[in-house]
Amino acid sequence: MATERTFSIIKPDATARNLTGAINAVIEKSGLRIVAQKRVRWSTAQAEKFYEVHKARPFYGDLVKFMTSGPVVVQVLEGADAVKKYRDVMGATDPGKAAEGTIRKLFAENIERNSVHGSDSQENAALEISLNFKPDEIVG
Ligand code: FUP
Repeated sequence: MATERTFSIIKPDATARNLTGAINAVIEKSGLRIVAQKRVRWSTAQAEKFYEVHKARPFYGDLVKFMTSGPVVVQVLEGADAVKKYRDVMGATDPGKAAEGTIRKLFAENIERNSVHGSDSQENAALEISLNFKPDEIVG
């Protein structure tokens, strides 16, 4: 399996509850390496752009409000098959459907306040990383 990078966000529900370290512990225990990380506050324009693919969905406005309601921790994760691996570590979008031991099962509050984001393809990972990090901020 090829070494890949994926993009992760620790969302405002998790930063508000001081869960950054607990989530990072699950990530690192899985074997993924955190090769870039910063805590930032997204503007409405940034959140709208990031979630543009969901623009027509009924939850879009609330999602943008939520993602700008507090700090997020944006990350680049590296490892074998990182995109799929992190999707498995995160668990299902709806924490009620997430498997035991996954980040969303452990920490998410509901389908919107679901603690983490992870890219869903290598193509999106590259795009999301480039929107949030300069190349020299990533140290593998
Ligand atoms: P995921 O890839 O698991 O993050 O899920 P999606 O791309 O389907 O959804 C992206 C984000 O939209 C979710 F993390 C939370 C939000 N969302 C809702 O708020 N309500 C929904 O019914 C579905 C998604």
